[in-house]
Order: sequence, then C-alpha cells, then structure tokens
Amino acid sequence: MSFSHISVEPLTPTIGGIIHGVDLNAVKNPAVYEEIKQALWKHGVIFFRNQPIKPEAYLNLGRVFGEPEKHEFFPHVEGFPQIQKISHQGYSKPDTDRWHHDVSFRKSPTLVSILRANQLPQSGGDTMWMNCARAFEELGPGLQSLLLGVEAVHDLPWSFRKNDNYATIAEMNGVDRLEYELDMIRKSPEMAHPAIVNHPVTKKLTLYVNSIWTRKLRGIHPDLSDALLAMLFEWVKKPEFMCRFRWEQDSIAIWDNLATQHYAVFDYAPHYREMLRMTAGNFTPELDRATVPAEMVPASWHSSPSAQRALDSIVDKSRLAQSSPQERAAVGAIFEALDRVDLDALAARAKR
Ligand SMILES: O=C(O)CCC(=O)C(=O)O
Ligand SMILES: [Fe+2]
Repeated sequence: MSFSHISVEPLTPTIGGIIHGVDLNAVKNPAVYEEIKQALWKHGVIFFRNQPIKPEAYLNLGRVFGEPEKHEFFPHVEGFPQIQKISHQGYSKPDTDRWHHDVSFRKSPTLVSILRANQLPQSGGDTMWMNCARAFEELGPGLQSLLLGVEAVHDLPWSFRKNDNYATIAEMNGVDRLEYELDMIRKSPEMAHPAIVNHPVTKKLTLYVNSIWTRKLRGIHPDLSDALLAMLFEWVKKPEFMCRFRWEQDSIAIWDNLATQHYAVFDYAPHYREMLRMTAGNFTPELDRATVPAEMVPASWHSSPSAQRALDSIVDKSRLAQSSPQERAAVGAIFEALDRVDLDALAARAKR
C-alpha cells in the first residue's frame, strides 16, 4: 500500500506503524484522514509523535471513525463529554494492566480507540498491543476449527465483581456503590459473540476472547472452557504478536479494537499518569462461514440445526410415506449427498 499524504514506519513486521508528515491540528484535506484510516487497518495500531492537539481537532480525528461516544464508566474532560480522562496515581492497580479488547461486553463494541499522553511519569507507563488475527492464524487447523464452532460470553458485571471494581469505579463517579452495581447488572447483560469473528473491514478471521471480559466459551464443558480460555490468554502474550510503545508528551495512539488487544504497563507507581481517551465507530462481531477455509470448518457445521430446518421445509413427508421403494432410495441418496454440503455457507452466499 502506498500513501501520498503520510508516511508510515512499521514498528514491527506484525503490528504497529509510526505515522510521519502530519500536523493533526491542521488537517484540511480529507484524503489525509483517509490514509490514516488505511494505515490503521493495515498495522492494527498507529502512532503519532509531538501532536499538542486541541480538543476540537482531537474530536475531528475521532470523527474519522464514527461519532465519538460517551463511555460507561470513565470520567471526562470538562466541556467535552466524548474526551475521557484516564489518570492514575499511587500503588493500587489501574485494571488495564491485563490483555483486553475494550468493551467486548457490548452488543456492538467500539471499533477504534484513541489515546493521547497528557501527563507522563518520568519513565514507565508504556502501552503494549498484540495482533489477534495473527494469534488466530498461528493456532493451527485443529484449534482453529474448535474455536470457529463456539461462542464466547463477555460479561461486565461478572468481571467487575471478580476484580472488586465496583467500589473504586462508583467512588470515581461519585455514586452509591450498590446502586451502581445494580445499574450495571441491568444495563449490561452477558453478551455472546462468536469466539472467532471476521474483521468488518479486512474480513480477516480474528480471535475475539480476552482476559478482562470473557467469562466462558459456550457449547463445551465448563471445565474445558476454563482451560481453553486460560490457554488462549497465555497464547496472546507471545512476543512475536506484540509491539510496545514508549509514550512521550503529546504522543497519540489509535488502535483497531477488534484486530488488537492491549495492555497498559503499570510500572510507574506511585507517580501520576494522565491520558486523554476517545472511542468511535462500532462493529457487530460476526462470523461469515463462507470465509472459513475448508480445512478449518468445524464438524458441527455439516449438520447444523438450520441445515436440518432447511431439509424439513423442502421434504413433503406425507407424499414420501406413499412413495415406491425406488423413489425412497432416490430421496435417500439425495439426503446422503446433502449431508456433505454446508447448507449454511450456501445460504450465506446466496444472500450476498
Ligand atoms: O492507559 C493505557 O495506556 C491504556 C488504557 C486502556 O486500556 C484503554 O485506554 O483502553
Ligand atoms: Fe483498554
């Protein structure tokens, strides 16, 4: 891919690109934003240095990806409800020092997150990202096929309870702890997404489970779900999938919140660190079976319930009861042939 308005320096071959040649306070040509977008889909996370960006220009950058949104629980900058302030001081953990996708507990999670360094400790406080499509690619056909056949449950109230987050977040927002917990339970019921989803832009098959929000895999024994998730949460930590960014004052990072997971390194206690955050654009996590290579297709797809329903609707059973042995044999042969056809994939293709 070549760019005419920006230049991109890859941070690693797998993930991360540093963008040069843009002043984000003074972008006039929409083609610049378009190239920034393309660089993001290609590299998963992109970085800018020395961008003392004003709130209006920051919002414009967010709007490239959709309308910047208000977050469930982060406080925001005075006068700009879309710009969230994430600050941390002291020894208590900030809870972002685990690998995660942001807000995977939503029906339609955010596609793009943006962070700007506002106040940094003298050293430390780096952020790391990893490439989830690569993590899926490297699993091999056995595990790929298993994961393609299951759904993952993402659960905010479960995660907050498990990690004892309610008290701190309620205090941060100045609300009663119990009311806050009840409100969260009401607003965020558990959410199932396919464990592997297609990226909405690149269509790549992408691992979509993470260690903060994913509670279990559906359709397999709970013990096996725990073990598999533990294995996957280890797998995403492979250094080959990762990059690490050392922040400077006014650095900006933009990441693709499906293609990557991130981890905020907490090594700067008790010093202060403050970031300005914005999120924009949504996607609905979906898996298009037609994009799955034959060697990864889970066995369960060959006789899925919807394939069964399709068969039932085309067979006239009362007529079959009166048919001759030859006719029955012919229908049997057709059924046998149909067993080998992936009807869901055919139906999906017919819809396009
Ligand atoms: O503080 C950071 O570097 C990242 C925190 C985080 O997880 C986020 O902003 O979504
Ligand atoms: Fe995050």
